[in-house]
Amino acid sequence: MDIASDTEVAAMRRALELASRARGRTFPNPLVGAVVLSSDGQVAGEGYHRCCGEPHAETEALRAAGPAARGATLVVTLEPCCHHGRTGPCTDAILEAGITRTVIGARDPNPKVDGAGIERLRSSGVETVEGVLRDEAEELNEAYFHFVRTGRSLVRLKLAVSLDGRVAAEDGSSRWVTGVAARKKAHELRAASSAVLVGAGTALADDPALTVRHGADSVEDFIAPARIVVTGRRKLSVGMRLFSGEVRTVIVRPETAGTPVEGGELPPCVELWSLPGDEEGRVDLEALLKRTAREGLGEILCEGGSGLAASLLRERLVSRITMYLAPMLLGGSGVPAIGGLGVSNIGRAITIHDASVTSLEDGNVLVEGRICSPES
Ligand code: AOF
Ligand code: ZN
Repeated sequence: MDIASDTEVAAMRRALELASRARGRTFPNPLVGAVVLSSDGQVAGEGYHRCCGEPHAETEALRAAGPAARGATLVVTLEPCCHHGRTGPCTDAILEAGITRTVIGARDPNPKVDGAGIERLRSSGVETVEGVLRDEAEELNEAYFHFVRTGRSLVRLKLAVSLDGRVAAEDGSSRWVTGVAARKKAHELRAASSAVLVGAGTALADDPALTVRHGADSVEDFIAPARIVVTGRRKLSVGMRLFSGEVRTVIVRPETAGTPVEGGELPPCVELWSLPGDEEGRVDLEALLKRTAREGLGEILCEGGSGLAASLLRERLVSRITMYLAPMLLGGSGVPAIGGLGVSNIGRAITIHDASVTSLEDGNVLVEGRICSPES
């Protein structure tokens, strides 16, 4: 049978839910969940990949099922691996356990797998169906897929703006452009990210703490997102709120720049990364996103300011955009949310795909969508 039964689709939903429990802990490895179904459709075992370096979801589910795996179906959100990595190939474990059918969500884009896992199962006589709840399975692993294709962390740009696209009034005052519901949602976005990123200008102007005040309780074993501030020639000050609290905090500066802070010693939880920069003292953002990926930070939420947002957009390093629109006008003298993008002609506009629009209860409007980069 080359389509999945209703029971198998339900098991795939369960496997996706199991996989998502490890959100934030597996990168640069994927989130994976698996369910073993006995021939009468009962769940014989379940498992998920808990943390990078821990056993794969398939082996966890097979272990839980024990002898009941013989003649059973394995439902798994990602194509099983067929290579020797930190663990042996899952395809071997599946064959040894006596599984006779596999139902797979997404194909694994890892070049060591990429269809070869499915091929190995099929050529060994295991009936295999792929693409079951594929969209959900791919969305779950968006950061992993992005990393495999580009070697970089995935960036979501979040901005809160007036209807005419301004983040602050002429005098720089910017607190509470958006309402309570929008601010709460923005904290939930932080809670779901591995790091929050801002430019030095925003850090100096707004003195944000960049901590999570809402949404942490909905995430199992919540890990606070790291705080990353990118500086050029501007100096930060030790007393900024960004440097208080026990959260991993990173200052990124170009190799050529001098000491990035003044006013005393930084607390020990603050790291300093020196990265290649250009003659104007701007950090190479692609190098930054490769470094964050190596450091296990899969999803980065950029909260401005306009210079950093524009640089990321110009270099096609943003995959997702979230904009909160507040029902107010700040006029041409207000501070624009995004600096110059070099869009000299409408044909060169950066377009948003699959945009969704939600009205929030505080009168703000949330617009979210994808930005396609040339590689994707
Ligand atoms: C996981 N967990 O449940 C599955 C993975 O670093 P390794 O040796 O653990 O291998 C990582 C690769 O294994 C990963 O990139 C993906 O291709 C495959 N599947 N990985 O970490 C899992 N099923
Ligand atoms: Zn595996």
